Amino acid sequence: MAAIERINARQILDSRGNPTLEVSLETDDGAEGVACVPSGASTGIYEAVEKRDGDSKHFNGKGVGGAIKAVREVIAPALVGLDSIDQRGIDERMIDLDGTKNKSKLGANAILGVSMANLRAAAQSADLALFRYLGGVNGYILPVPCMNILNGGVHADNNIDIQEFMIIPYGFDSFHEALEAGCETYASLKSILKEEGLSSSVGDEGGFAPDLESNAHAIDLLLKAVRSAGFEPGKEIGIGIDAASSEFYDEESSSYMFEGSARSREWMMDYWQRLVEAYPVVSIEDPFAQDDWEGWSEMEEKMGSEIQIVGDDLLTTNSSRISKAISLKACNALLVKPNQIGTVSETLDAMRIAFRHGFAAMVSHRSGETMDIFIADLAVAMNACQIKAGAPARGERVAKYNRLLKIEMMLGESGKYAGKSAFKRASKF
Ligand code: 2PG
Ligand code: MG
Repeated sequence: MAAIERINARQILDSRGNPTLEVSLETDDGAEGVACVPSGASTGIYEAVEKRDGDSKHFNGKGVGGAIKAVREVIAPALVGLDSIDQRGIDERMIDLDGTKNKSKLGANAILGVSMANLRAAAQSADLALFRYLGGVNGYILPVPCMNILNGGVHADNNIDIQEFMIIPYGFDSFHEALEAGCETYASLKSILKEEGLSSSVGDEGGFAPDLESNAHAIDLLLKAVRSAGFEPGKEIGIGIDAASSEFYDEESSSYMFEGSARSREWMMDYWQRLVEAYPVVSIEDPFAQDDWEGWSEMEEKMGSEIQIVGDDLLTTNSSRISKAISLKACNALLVKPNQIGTVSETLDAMRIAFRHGFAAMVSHRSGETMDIFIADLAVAMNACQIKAGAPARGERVAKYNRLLKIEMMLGESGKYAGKSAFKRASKF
């Protein structure tokens, strides 16, 4: 038993200079867990609610004073005295205290901060690294790092509609070799952009954000970078996309505003098919908008046996939306973002349901990040096999990859790199 003694929260900044929470939770055996909460830009409408003050005098209304107050005045008094090892009981207590379906009363940011801090404190009481505490003896697979090295959409100020172009170095024997290949490809992309007179300034996730003649041109550049770094596209490094298409979907005309024109669902479907035929694309996230279930189901039927189709805004790490996607056969992989649902327990529930139905899982950062490395431990503990944490640049992105390097070292010979087995199309190259 390690009883919760004290919980506190304070306002810190995320990687975009917006306020977020840092929560600390102390137990009576001297353990202390500290956690920081990330924040998205392309947020799905079904995500749990991030509580912001809305008072325009401070941080354009983005302050988190209300969420901090919720931690100090509502959550802390209710949790003090509880045993921190009972993660689920603690999470359920917070869900009850909030009482809403989307955590809009106390704020998912307040609740998640406490939930993560509690897990950390409990791991410390047990004198175990977080991934070992959470995964036990079965958390041993190092995930493939899906590195977003070219940014578009709402994460950048360029003319590219697709939000993320990722390199996926699965064809290596270890996590550190894969990461190295990713870094070398990132560096060669920078040189290529310079040679071609394109901008090498970066977007929110550390990827380059040049203006380009088309979305497909971004993939051409990535492949050129892979080759010039000495790697084989498809065989060693695949391509992943996050279209984040809810951001360019126009409700009124029911069309996708893509490359300057209004496109129908059929047009977009055809576009994705052509892209997969032309390039070693192994994973596409959010190819259709968060309520375009028909588009998703059609895509899964046509392309699901060949590539990974990942639900982010569609699923929002929410068990009931995942169940709906399973019954409608709408996709085949879950993007895992703890702050979309708001507690550690519900994040684990989402992963369990997904795995039980043969889904793959990619654990994900948010575009607004902190130095918190929680998702790295989560990915290994749950054998997710995939993680996306942005480009191998910018401290808040690299922190996650660095944590995985450390976990790889801690696991030693027992650790296994997920590699090609993580992506169904990878073995075809
Ligand atoms: C996404 C994420 C992370 P955001 O769409 O997958 O890359 O972006 O945090 O802005 O929702
Ligand atoms: Mg996404």
